[in-house]
Amino acid sequence: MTNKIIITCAVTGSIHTPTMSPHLPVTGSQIAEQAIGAAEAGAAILHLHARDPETGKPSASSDDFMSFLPVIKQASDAVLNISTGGSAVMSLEERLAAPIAAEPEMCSLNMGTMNFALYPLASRYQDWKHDWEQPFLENSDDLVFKNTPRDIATVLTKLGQERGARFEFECYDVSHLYMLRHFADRGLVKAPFFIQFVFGVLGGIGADPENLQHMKRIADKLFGDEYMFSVLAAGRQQIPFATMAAAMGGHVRVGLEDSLFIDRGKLARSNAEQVIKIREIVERLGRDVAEPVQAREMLGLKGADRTAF
Ligand code: KMH
Ligand code: ZN
Repeated sequence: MTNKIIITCAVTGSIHTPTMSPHLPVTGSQIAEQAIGAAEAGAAILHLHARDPETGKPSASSDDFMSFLPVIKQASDAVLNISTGGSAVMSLEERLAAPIAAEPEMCSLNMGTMNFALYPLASRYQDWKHDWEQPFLENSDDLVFKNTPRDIATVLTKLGQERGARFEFECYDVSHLYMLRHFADRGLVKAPFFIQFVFGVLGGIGADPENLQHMKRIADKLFGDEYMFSVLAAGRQQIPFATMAAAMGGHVRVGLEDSLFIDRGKLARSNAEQVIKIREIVERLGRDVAEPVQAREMLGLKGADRTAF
């Protein structure tokens, strides 16, 4: 068990919509400002999605990504991790356009096809800021988040083998761990593996502590000492699950992508606020927060000077 703990901050994502919080960053400058603030607060990795600056809708446009990537890089040495999940409503080609253009050090990689049901969120709001939000959420009752073995192989080849990216393997269920093992056995990806256990997405494994124990037990069996785990839980289990992960020797992910709140019923005013909260908890548990240089070493990253932005 390493004492260094990597804090990832997922800054905006594609789950929440502008109506839900005035603090959700949507423009390039808002995303950059909040990402830089999160890094200053202690996040070694920034997990990044883009949004349309006018409407806040999840965007796959390379221009929208390029409106913040160089700005963050100038101001911070945090690892910039670009999502290849994008939004579940996008095709794989759309999802890969920006990461292929940007050649980041790190990308997310979703390890299985699944339901990604956001529609329960829709009933909590009435006055929508933008026309796209309500149908986007409600239509997720018939949405398939497609990540077939062919899709996974494409991401591993185009981003990993051809462009030198390493991965945040997003595992929403125990089955996804076996899929990762399969690709390791095929030789498409090499250790050390940075596995993000994802809890609380409707369609994936639920946020029950027994499930965290079980994910870890199976990952230990499949990957031995060749992996590190990090934990994210969507919604109000975000900080409790990150705390459990820190106590179990894992790493943590926070950010407005996964939860808009800082306390029960209280919106977080920024991503940095969540980073500060989990930082204090993990330090009180006796863990040291990893600097970006240490995270790069732990994850075997190619270096910020070898990206295309
Ligand atoms: N929002 C998380 C539950 C991705 O970007 O590749 C999943 C996620 C997926 O971060
Ligand atoms: Zn994401």
